Amino acid sequence: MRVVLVNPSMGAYYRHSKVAAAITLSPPLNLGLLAGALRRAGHQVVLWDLEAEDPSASEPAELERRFAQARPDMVGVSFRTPLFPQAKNIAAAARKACPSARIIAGGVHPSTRPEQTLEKADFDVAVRGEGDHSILELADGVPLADIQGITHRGGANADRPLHMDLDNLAMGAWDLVDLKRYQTPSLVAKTVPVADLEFSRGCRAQCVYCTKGVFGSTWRHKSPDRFVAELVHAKAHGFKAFNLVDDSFTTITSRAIATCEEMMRQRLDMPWSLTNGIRVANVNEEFFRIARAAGCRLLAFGFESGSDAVLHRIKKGATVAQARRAVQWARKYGFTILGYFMVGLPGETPETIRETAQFAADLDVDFAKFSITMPLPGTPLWHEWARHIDMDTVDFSIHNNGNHLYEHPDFSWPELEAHTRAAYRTFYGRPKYVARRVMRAMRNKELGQQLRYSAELGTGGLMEAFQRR
Ligand code: B12
Ligand code: SF4
Repeated sequence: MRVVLVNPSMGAYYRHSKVAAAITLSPPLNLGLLAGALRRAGHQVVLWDLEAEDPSASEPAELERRFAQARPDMVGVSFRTPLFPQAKNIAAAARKACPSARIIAGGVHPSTRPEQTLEKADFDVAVRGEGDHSILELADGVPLADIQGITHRGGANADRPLHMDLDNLAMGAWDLVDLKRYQTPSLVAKTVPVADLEFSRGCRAQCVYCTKGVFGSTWRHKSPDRFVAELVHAKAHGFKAFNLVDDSFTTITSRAIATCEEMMRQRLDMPWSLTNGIRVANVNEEFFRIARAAGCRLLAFGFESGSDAVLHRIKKGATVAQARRAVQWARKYGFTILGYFMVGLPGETPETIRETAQFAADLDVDFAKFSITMPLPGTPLWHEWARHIDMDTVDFSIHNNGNHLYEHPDFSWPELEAHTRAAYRTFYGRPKYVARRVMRAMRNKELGQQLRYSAELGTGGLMEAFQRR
């Protein structure tokens, strides 16, 4: 079967906006894996990463032209919630150009809102959860009624059990993407192109704002050998660095350490990062020592709040004291540290928001991002806060941090924005911080690059970049 897989473009929101300097563009891991699985089963696949193409590639007429030329039997589109409008346009263009092709939706949004995906867009099937097997069965022509984990025009089938043996997943089909399109360094990635890769799936924590609709709460991981084989594979295709997108790489710290040791044994010489964040409750000093020795340069922590009461209320399963200790260790081994914080969490007061901002400044991490809490479909917070959002009229394209999509129970939207700006000022406005960044840039001979970023981002741009990421 001929299959076209499409990653919609975040367009103006990220890549063609002021915040581009803080974003690392990598080929889509999800479609790379699905393409690998389809090819392993003998199907012909092309992958269009519209994110890496000129905006004209996302125009309906151009999409129709390309679909007509590719003549696929099946089209697969991957999307998160804010990309639903773009995904809708892609499905419409595919339908027009190739009426007999089966059009499939997959990814986080179709997983959490499958019925609505079919109702509002011209998809035949919404794949819920992990797609690695479902897409194969769809391509192999298994009758829809017999495929687990899909919703189709005839109804919703039973869930597909989680994929437990991650070692038998396909390797990413990286030859299907043109790595020349992924060569722009960013504030957080100096060595490019960067491969997004995964060692594990799932996370045992139960944070009330987090989407668990794809990988769930059961932590599964690859063997160190298999994971390193993937690194060798990525390196052979031209990647120079990688980023682990795992929900919780260090869930069992000894496994993370064993994987780092295997990387060292293989002498891969690929810098790597953990920008999705690791849990401060699941680390020990040994992990930081070994990860640094294995080439990890940058890591992020999901601190979220400087108030233990708020951390408890959001079921973070971590404490302020654990955060301080994790940062001490990470600093000791020379990591660049990113801190993720949230504003307007449940149970928050103006005082706890100020505590969080001061906590970020005290931790003195290298970059801090303060996001206004956003209820995402399928999360406990969505059920608590967003039940009044009218799903028929909601504009999903603004479903990103910082946009006024819902009424917060305790703060007006201007208050949330003002608190967020104040938090950024508390963190980035410290003379000590500014002086240290300039010194570091001079030492690393990056002053020119940093000035270029500053020019691109404009006044306050650094704040905005991390606000948006
Ligand atoms: C890396 C990442 C990013 C990167 C994106 C990089 C990229 N090119 O994808 C950046 C930093 C840009 C980003 C931005 C945002 N992100 Co983000 N991100 C992630 C992260 C950490 C990893 C994504 C990943 O690669 N996963 C691994 C792949 C293999 O998993 P997957 O994509 O789900 O794919 C599987 C299935 O979904 C399915 N599948 C996927 N596509 C398809 C297609 C077809 C046809 C089929 C059949 C199946 C299928 O099969 C795959 C294999 O099993 C996830 C968390 C996570 N663990 O997934 C959050 C996550 C996707 N992000 C999330 C959010 C909230 C955001 C932001 C909205 C945050 C913000 N700043 O406002 C923005 C959205 C920007 C936008 N306009 O879309 C939420 C999504 C919630 C939602 N309802 O959409 C997640 C789930 C985090 C969470 N737990 O809440 N993100
Ligand atoms: S620790 Fe991270 S991935 Fe795990 S539930 Fe909380 S937010 Fe989600």
